[in-house]
Amino acid sequence: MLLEEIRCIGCGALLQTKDPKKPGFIKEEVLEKRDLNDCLCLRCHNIQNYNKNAKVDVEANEYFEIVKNLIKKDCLIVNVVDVFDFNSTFIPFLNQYTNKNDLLIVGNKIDLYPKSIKHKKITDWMRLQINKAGFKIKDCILVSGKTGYNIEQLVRLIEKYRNKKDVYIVGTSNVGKSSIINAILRKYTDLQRDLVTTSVVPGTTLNAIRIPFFQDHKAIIDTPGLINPSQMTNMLSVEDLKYVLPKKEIKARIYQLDANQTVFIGGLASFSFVEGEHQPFVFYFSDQLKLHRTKYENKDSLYERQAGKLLVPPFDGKIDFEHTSITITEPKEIVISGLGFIVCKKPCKLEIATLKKVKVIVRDCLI
Ligand SMILES: Nc1nc2c(ncn2[C@@H]2O[C@H](COP(=O)(O)OP(=O)(O)OP(=O)(O)O)[C@@H](O)[C@H]2O)c(=O)[nH]1
Ligand SMILES: [Mg+2]
Repeated sequence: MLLEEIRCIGCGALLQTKDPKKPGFIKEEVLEKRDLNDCLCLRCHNIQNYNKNAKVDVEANEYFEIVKNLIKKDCLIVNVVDVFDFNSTFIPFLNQYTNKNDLLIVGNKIDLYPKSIKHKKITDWMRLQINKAGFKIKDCILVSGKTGYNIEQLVRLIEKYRNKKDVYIVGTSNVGKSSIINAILRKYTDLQRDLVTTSVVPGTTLNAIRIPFFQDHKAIIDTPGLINPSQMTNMLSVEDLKYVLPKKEIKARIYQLDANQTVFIGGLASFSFVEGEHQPFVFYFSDQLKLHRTKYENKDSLYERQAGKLLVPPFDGKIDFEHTSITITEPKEIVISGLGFIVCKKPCKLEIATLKKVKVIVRDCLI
């Protein structure tokens, strides 16, 4: 086999021994010792063994072209979204490229939602958004690639709809496509370790990885994540991401607020209660993100003094905040895409400030 044809089993990049800075680099002496069907590039080796994450410069268009060409083929498409960041990980335009292939939608990371929440409420809400975007789907399921929750049900759905075809796992970067594949392999094979590389940094999978899985020799294929510029994870450093991305079930943090009070969410957003009667607001964010309460009139001076110190992440530099004014007349959840959400029960006027590209959404209460 020529080296130009061997791909890293962790990320799908073509292996090369010339340039350590480019994808797929492997030292010649390592390559000589390895089984060619089970080779990891240096980057995957470092992520898998030492948890050393490095951001690679990802070419959004290049990834999109790869995925677009893959899902044109006769296949079942499994589109993974992050249930904790649905609005920036669900990609309405994908609908144009499915070439009439059957489609399943998988909401991953359900382990992050409080156990008390009814899953049907989440799937009903997801189905509504999916229908609005004009998608015709075969089914929609919630799973956790991390805990293995509902993975067997997912495989049953895949078997039901794949009609002896290959199965492409696609979606935005960092939604957990590779983690789901590892969870499937853990349940259905005797593989002792994770096969494909996963990491907290978006852009981990660099090209298609074909894993023969079904008895008819058809495969599950991992694909590189599509890059959505308005996804919070694409705007932050590796260090910041460790604070922003929740690792376990998010816990409610209740703040009893009076009008003219502001709560900073790390240094990435602020929630100001502008008008309304004294009331509780429930914050759902990664517990690594510290919340700081202040008076509305003091918020700008606090930010000037404490950005990058008390108000972190981000750890480097200040943010150019964009403000959104919201009036609530009935119970709603305010979602700051990719960061978390706040439950508001009573009528009030609010002002949310966060990074310019990040979407702020008002939705009916899921909790
Ligand atoms: N809490 C939680 N975290 C998850 C879950 N699945 C994946 N993650 C985490 O999400 C991050 C991204 O996971 P990956 O599997 O690398 O995501 P991906 O979609 O393959 O990412 P790209 O290859 O960059 O497109 C990692 O830090 C995972 O540990 C899940 O079900 N629950
Ligand atoms: Mg991946």
